[in-house]
Amino acid sequence: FKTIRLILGDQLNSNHSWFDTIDDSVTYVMMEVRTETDYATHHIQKVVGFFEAMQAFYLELKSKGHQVIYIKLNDNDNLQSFEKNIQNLISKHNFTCFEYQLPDEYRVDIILKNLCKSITISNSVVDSEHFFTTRNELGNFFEGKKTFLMESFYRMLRKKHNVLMEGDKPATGQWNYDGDNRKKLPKNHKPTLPLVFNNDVTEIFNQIQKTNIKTIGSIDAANFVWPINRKQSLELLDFFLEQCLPLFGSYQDAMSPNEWSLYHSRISFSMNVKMISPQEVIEKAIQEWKKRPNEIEYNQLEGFVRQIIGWREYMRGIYCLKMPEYATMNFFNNQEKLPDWFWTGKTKMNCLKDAISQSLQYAYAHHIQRLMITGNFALLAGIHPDELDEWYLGIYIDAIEWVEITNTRGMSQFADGGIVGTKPYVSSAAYIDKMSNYCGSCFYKKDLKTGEKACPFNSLYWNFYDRNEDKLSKNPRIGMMYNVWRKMKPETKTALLEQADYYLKNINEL
Ligand code: FAD
Ligand code: DLZ
Ligand code: SF4
Repeated sequence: FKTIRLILGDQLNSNHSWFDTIDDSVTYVMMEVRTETDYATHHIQKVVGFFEAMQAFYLELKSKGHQVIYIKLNDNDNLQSFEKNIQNLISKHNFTCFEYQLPDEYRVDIILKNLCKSITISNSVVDSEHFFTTRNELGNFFEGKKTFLMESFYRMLRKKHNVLMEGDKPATGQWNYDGDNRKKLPKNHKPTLPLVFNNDVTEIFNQIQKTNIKTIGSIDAANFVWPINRKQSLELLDFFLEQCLPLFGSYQDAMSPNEWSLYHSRISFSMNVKMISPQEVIEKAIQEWKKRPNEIEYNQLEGFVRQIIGWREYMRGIYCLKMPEYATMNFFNNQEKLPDWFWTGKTKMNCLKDAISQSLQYAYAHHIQRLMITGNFALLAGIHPDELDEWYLGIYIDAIEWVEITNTRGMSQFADGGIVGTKPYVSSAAYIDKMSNYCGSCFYKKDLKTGEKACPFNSLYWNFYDRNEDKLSKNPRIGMMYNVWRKMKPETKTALLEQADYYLKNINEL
């Protein structure tokens, strides 16, 4: 009896029950393969981050006494896909059983199911032991319902896992403190400097450079900022709990030029590759709040817990329920191409320049930059959701399809017609100015709607509502916008639409 067990690049969970015992009849295999480096144009830091974390995990397993095969990208016998390498290993080493953990990504799920059909040895699949919920839990919870409200799923999970509960009531009596969590950074407020690591990743970087893998973004390979093992992931989490949690909720939606991290945790990469688990993150956050009740207000804690046991589990559940149809949804029938400057950051629009440049520099932007700057602009400009998925799936170090596509196509682009969100997240310059310090130093003027210096968000906003009236005017959360639009003077409306038209035709020049 000889078993081969596959560990994917986002299954670096050292607490998985697979590793409870050392078993000489079991060989683990991990592999760097071109199918994975090439299904999107990834940020260089993302490819490096995955390979570094995979190699660290490999060494950890080896040092504990497990048998592990690690196939490097440029190894001669690397056949460059999961299925080909597995088939090759099975015949080479006479394995009699193939086992794997449930993959998070639909594409990989299909590949591995097909692999199981094509091999003659026995096979089985186990849970990845990471999420609070099973694949079908959301589908079962909302069965027969027309809408999928995150808040009700979140409350159910709080109760089920006894998180911030007093009996069957929410601690403090209130479920959700979102209303307290929307502040701009005060003038002269200097946010805590982010903890960055100085990992030397030159060896892996050089290996990647030797190939023709296409990547985007930049990297300082002698000082790689992201955590690449469980120890560093826990350090980053501790830093967040100590320094950032007290202000997390308050400034969760704030944006400021050259402040790339603010009070965000930046643990999404560590969690998505499973170096740390959502359970331990939440438990540690609650412990910290209990330790420092005078410094950490409850609303900050609840805001953080909701992102993880709420949004993160919810998005995964939606993905499991709605794929593969989800990947083709395009409610507004948007068809435009992404402007060239999404790949360079070279635009006069200050907010977009900052969000895109920092994404290219760090492979990271925080939620409200993704949603209300890049996502907002793309939706107003009618960009095809496929173009956006390609961009978001490549550029962020935490981008794995289950959480990328549900956020992009769903929350940000409303391409699912309202499964994830109840209305599209769009805004004019007023909202961006309210939440950021971008507008003051921008080439465009936030208060102008027409003319050479008019902020593009202003006319594109009305153009968006105008061109999608048939799809949106009956939405009770939006109807009021149409009343405003209808009451505008005809010449004002024409001027706004002409301005938007001009910007859309010259989108690469913005
Ligand atoms: P924090 O702000 O510190 O939040 C803590 C944790 O909560 C995050 O690490 C994350 O695990 C979870 N979380 C917060 N918001 C969400 C959300 N909307 N959905 C799921 N989990 C959430 N997140 C990814 O992990 N991968 C992606 O590819 C991704 N793509 C996105 C694309 C778009 C267009 C948008 C609008 C959001 C996307 N998000 C994605 C969600 C969110 O922006 C990131 O999880 C967050 O910015 C990661 O940074 P952080 O760890 O500092 O988060
Ligand atoms: C993102 C990524 C990259 C860039 N490279 C690899 C790889 O070489 N080997 C691997 O096992 N996984 C990699 N990953 C993650 C996978 O593409 C994929 O997203 C997840 O395993 C599916 O859940
Ligand atoms: Fe962005 Fe418009 Fe403000 Fe410039 S004026 S920063 S483009 S919202």
